[in-house]
Amino acid sequence: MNDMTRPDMAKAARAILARNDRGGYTVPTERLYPFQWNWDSAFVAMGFATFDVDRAYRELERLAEGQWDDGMIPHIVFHAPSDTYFPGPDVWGTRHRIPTSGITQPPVFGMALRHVHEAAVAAGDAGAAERTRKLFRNALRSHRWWLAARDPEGTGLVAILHPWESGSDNSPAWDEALARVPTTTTTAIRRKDTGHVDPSMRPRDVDYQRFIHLVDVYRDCGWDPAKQWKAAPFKVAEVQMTAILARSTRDLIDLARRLDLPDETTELTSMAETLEKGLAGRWRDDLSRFVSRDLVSGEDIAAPTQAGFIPLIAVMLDQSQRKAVDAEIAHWCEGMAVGVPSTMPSAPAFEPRRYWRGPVWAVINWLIADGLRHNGLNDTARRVERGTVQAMERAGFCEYFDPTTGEGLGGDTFSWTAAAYLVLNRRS
Ligand code: 9WN
Repeated sequence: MNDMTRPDMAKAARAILARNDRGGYTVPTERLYPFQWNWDSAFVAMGFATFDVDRAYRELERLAEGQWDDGMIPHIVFHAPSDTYFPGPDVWGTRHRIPTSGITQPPVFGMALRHVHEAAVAAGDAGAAERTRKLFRNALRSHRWWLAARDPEGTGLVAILHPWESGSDNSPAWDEALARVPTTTTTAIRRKDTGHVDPSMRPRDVDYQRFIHLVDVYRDCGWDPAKQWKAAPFKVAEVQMTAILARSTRDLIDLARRLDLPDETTELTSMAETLEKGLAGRWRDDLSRFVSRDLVSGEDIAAPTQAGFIPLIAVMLDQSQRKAVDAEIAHWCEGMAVGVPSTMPSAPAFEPRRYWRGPVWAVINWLIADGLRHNGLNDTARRVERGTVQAMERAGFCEYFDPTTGEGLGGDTFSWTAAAYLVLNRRS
């Protein structure tokens, strides 16, 4: 890869999106993830928007086909069968007209919709307003679901009921909360991931037992949000999720104004204010970052993970917080071949090659850079963006990168990494 020029790389990135296209939706990578994933597709839509606005809308429209009547947009939409992934539709046992999983993922959808809309307007696309208006409805319904189902007490923080919802599946942030979840399952576990990728890079078997225990519990609740909220053995009011929801809400407000929807603007503004207030209360001076709360134990989750920096996309820090967060990110990146690691390297839980326990993810860096810019930390934002682009130029469009060596790991020819290249390459 390293002798490729930037235009060559951009061409290769577009070729990956074309190769992973399954008819209007994009799989994250073939075999390892053979369906449509929620937040992957939102990032992918933004990648498509750099060269094909129609296809960018299509990605979101196909994701919206999986939306449930109660508003939830599931984390996986099983448009077409495949036997290379576990757990498939039979394990989830949901009742949507297109088979889907029963949990959700970070709502990047709203951010993506604004991005795609702006690209369409810039390209002079006459159908943009109509397509945006429809997808805006999907996004609004999903944000209402988030607040009703995942913050029923109105705290301003939304909760995840499964680590897979966070998108950061085996993050050290879940270690304590997940340890309480029994390892017994009524579903037979037939992992496929470790047949595609070195097991030392993936979550452990015991993690999968707990992941599937949670699926069993929620399936037994008939996927009813109120029943799940009561029965959940794992419940974390999460700052990364809340920040993405808050940022997306602000992006929807922007669209609501452009589409001349005053009632929706008012509703979304009150939503955004609630979430931003909730987030602001999760800042910890002693840690120079934000922390989630374990709603089962009532304790803060102090594990040092990337999630603590994501609220920058939604919250305006004061001067001393900005300085502190800037120094903290620099500290995490010290001595690394590529930053920002998903776990602080000096933490005992840090594993540079295992999934969400240390590796660098291009889309996470994209969010961190956006948050830094939102807070006026432009030099650090640029450094993060440039480092991410260079990591891809050296190692290719891998699922993630070892921060200590820059080596590309996990699945290769990864859609959201290619999308991140197309967007970040223009900025760095
Ligand atoms: C479970 C598709 C997804 C990403 C997640 C990432 C991983 C799935 C898995 O792959 O999760 O959803 O089976 O490991 O953790 O962020 O959306 O790329």
